[in-house]
Amino acid sequence: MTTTKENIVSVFNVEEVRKDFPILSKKVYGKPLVYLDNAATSQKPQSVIDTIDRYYTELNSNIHRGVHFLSQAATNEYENSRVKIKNFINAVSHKEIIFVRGATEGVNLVANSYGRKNIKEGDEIIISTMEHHSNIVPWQMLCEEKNAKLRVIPINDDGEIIIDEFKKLINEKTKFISVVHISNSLGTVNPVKEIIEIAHSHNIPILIDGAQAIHHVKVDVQELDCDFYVFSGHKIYGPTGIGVLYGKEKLLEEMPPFMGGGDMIASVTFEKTTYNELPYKFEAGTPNIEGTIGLGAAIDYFSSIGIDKISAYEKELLVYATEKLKTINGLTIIGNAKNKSGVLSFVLDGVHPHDIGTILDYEGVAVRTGHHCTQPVMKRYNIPATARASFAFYNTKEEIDILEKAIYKVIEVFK
Ligand code: C6P
Repeated sequence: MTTTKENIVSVFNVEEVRKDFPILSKKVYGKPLVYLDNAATSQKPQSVIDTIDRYYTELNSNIHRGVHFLSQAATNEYENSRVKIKNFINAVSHKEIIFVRGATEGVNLVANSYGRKNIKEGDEIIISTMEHHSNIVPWQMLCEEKNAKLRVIPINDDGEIIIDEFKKLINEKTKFISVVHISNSLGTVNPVKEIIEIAHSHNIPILIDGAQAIHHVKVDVQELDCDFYVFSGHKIYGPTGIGVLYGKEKLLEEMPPFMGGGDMIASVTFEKTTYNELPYKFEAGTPNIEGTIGLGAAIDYFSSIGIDKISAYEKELLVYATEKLKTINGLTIIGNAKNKSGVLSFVLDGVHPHDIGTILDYEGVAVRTGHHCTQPVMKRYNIPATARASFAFYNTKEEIDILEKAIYKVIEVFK
């Protein structure tokens, strides 16, 4: 039988999937945990937990340094993870996969290495209004240092990038563009392929912040043709403290190291140091070995379910939740892009989002409240904060019903 888009969702067995995540059977305040804070960090399947446990019980040692058995075994697993990630995002070479602490460090690496080398006084860097602070501040710091200018693409009321305004911002001074793939506070899926094509038609390199995309949509860096792509392991069901910077080999080759130390060198004398080849040039010091191996296990787990099924099911959840919440009097959804994924941000008349979060919490429902590290988005909508429910493929429609009920409880309390 061929699998069509229509029957993908019906073959996705969420109850089976939930059994893979031990924390999901936890109770909070005596109520079943309804975990809807997946955009902040996702829960981990048993296979990832077991992999980290096995690393420490059977493999623990430093990598790339020892001739002994354990060091070689750990090195093999660490490098295997790199190959898994290369295949997962369809990079050309394992040399293009740099392990970093997370999306934040990935952006900082590019800003400090590529940026400091190439951005000069008077140059311009373009980002968008809906960027996470980690895709604003590193560029702002670079602009301050270089006397360059940060230009910002506006968004419309639905929370979509205004492509015509983006085109107008580009000029001969534009030297870099950095844009988020999926917004963490609005859920907007940006047309990154189109944005990348526009950037390249002006010969401008572009970074895509994929922190909220890598676990929701298919990412093929060759198809996208982005120059850099960053994501964090902990959002794709892997451990915290590990992430990936993808960069085109040619660009990475030309970039100076970000940090100096062990493993990133070819040779050191007091007169001169030469650097290691890619990707090690950018991986100074003992890395997060268990995190890297755990991320490899997360990619295996994620791939065994399949991005098509995951995307289709999550879309169904988002539509279901949107339809429900739309009917609640006094509730406004922030972010109504035509193409959305994973995130439902909202405000309630007369109730501060933090109070929403607190009351939902007592009902066992975990959401995030605040500015979600996107203060310019809050300013754009003239609100202090939102409550944000964010979905993973282990969430259910029943959990969304519980969310809805809990929101009615908030309204009751504040009546
Ligand atoms: N957003 C959220 O609750 P790190 O912290 O490096 O793993 O990821 C940073 C980051 C970068 N870009 C986007 C679009 C993000 O959403 C995040 C992390 C979390 O929305 C924590 S603030």
